[in-house]
Amino acid sequence: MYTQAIDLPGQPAEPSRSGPLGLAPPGAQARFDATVAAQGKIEPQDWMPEGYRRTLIRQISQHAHSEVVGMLPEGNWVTRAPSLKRKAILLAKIQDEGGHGLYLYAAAETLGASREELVDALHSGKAKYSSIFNYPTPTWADIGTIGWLVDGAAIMNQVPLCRCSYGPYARAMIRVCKEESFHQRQGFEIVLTLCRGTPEQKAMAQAALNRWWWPVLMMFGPSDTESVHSAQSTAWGIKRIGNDELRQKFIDATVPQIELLGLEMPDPELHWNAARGHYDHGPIDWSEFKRVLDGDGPCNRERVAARVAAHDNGAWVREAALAHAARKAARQAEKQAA
Ligand code: FAQ
Repeated sequence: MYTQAIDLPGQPAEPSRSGPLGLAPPGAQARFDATVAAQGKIEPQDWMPEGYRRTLIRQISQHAHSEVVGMLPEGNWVTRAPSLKRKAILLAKIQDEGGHGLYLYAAAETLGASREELVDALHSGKAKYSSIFNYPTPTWADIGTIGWLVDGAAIMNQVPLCRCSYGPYARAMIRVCKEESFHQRQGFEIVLTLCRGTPEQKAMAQAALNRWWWPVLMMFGPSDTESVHSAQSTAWGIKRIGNDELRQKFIDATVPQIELLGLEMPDPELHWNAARGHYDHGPIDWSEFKRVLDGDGPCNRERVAARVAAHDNGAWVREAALAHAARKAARQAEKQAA
């Protein structure tokens, strides 16, 4: 998908970054601005401001890390899913998340970042990943709730990214959103089954909703007034809708689902405000968000340690793939020389 973007006819093969002394080549900034203003796509070979490139690498790589770390809380339940069918569905979902991570790392690589540096930044704790994946999954209801609410929030945030100004990111998001939509439905169906089950199962669903609600609202990022990057990212066409508006859209869409499930509201202040045409909600505890971002959430250390161990244990696979590629290239060269 990404190499196609690089091979567009009439375009230089190599990304045209900056001119001498890091200055934009003549007309490049104006072309970039016009493309963004016309809601067109910036492609990897196009000139782009250095800040735009760095912002995309930051956001896309954080997003990729989130998908990959996001496999861990659900992976915790693969061996304990309550039936063979549930296990097969969960495995497929987790594999989808791994695939999303791969598209996203590939999209970040089109901007000149190397996979190694991105992965190193995650392992050293330098790079962020979504706060939500630092929470534990003690019951099966957590798996339903992750699909229902976490994937639901992810879709709300990612559908506007399908219109992001950077072509490879926007195109990756189209497929990711289709898959997340299946994930959301499978999660909701798990929770619905629990809510229609025994009182103990319904109580388990309620407890999971109560635990995940506030962390899910934090997934959308700080309030617009505190958001460091929103203004510039919006001007560049990376962000199309602000953090607060997306959070509100998610709340408005989810409250009727909570009612349909017959669960109690996780926030006593959730009330329909007819004047605003939205649900009002209670205050979000941003000190908890900050703690999680600072590495002090319930599972931060465990998550990073699991990723580092997976990377170390997979070293032989990377070595074997490189050895195979080198042998193939040597054979190809021999054939061409003959
Ligand atoms: N967690 O100025 P803003 C998924 C950071 S995928 C951690 O508003 P921005 C699939 C932010 O990076 C979920 N950090 O930043 C799945 C910045 O720090 P920095 C991931 C957060 O970028 C489901 C600082 O706070 N989705 O769930 C968070 O304009 C189930 C200031 O914030 C994406 O990554 C947070 N929640 O807006 C997988 C979507 N929020 O970098 C498995 C793409 C903010 O300066 C199972 N990303 N921060 O050090 C975005 O849309 C944006 O990056 C936002 C943040 C909206 C997340």
